[in-house]
Amino acid sequence: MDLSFFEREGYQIIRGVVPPSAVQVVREFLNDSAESSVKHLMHALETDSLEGLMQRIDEAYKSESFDGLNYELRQIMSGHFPLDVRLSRTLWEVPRQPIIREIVQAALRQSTLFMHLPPVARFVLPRHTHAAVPAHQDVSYNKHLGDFLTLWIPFTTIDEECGGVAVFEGSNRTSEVLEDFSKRFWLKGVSTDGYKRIHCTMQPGDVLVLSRWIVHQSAPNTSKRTRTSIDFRFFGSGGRSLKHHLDLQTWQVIEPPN
Ligand SMILES: O=C(O)CCC(=O)C(=O)O
Repeated sequence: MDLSFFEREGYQIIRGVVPPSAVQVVREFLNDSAESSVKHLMHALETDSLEGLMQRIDEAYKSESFDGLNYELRQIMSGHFPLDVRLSRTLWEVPRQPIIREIVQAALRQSTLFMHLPPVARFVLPRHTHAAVPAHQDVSYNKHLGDFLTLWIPFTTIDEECGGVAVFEGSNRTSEVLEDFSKRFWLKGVSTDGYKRIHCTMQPGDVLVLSRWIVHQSAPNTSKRTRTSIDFRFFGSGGRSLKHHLDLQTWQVIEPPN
């Protein structure tokens, strides 16, 4: 597996590696869950249309009572699947694939692997601007992890319209650039000045490997399709986690230290 591009640039797309059978199982599960998550949001925010939903989320975002809203509801409003979906073992179908383990082992240069729980499974509705993560390094959102990498895996075709992830080539410096924690759904975006923005168009089955340093952001979903994806965070025996994680050798869930 040639990961020299990843080693240099902090990102690499590896095409057609997740077997179609695994893509199908996870995609169907996420599509069904997206439907029930939308119903849940519509009920909670008292609206019966997608347009109304976008409006209600925007109102909540701008309201003074935002910080008092239920955490799980805020998470779902920003395009995260509910916790029970993210904790489902159906998502483990991806790390169960030997090729995925090979990629992670080669990228981390570690043979013993662990995966942060829960994975970040997202559903991004058309024109859902508050689901878009501003420019960031993954290290800023994962203080509990030591050395790790992210695999971002779409279950929808990611073209110019459907959004996905845009990386900033040249930003893979081993230092954190975050300065401001003041945002609501997300951390305030970091500067991308001087870097080349590359929109990673992808097909289901493709995998985007991201270092914890590369600056990247969500590309907006201007299509009529709901985008589903999962970002999995992996670390090796040389890393550490202060939160729940999965031992990929034994498939045991490891509790955080007290
Ligand atoms: O899925 C997205 O929209 C953004 C994903 C992302 O930024 C991440 O995995 O860190």
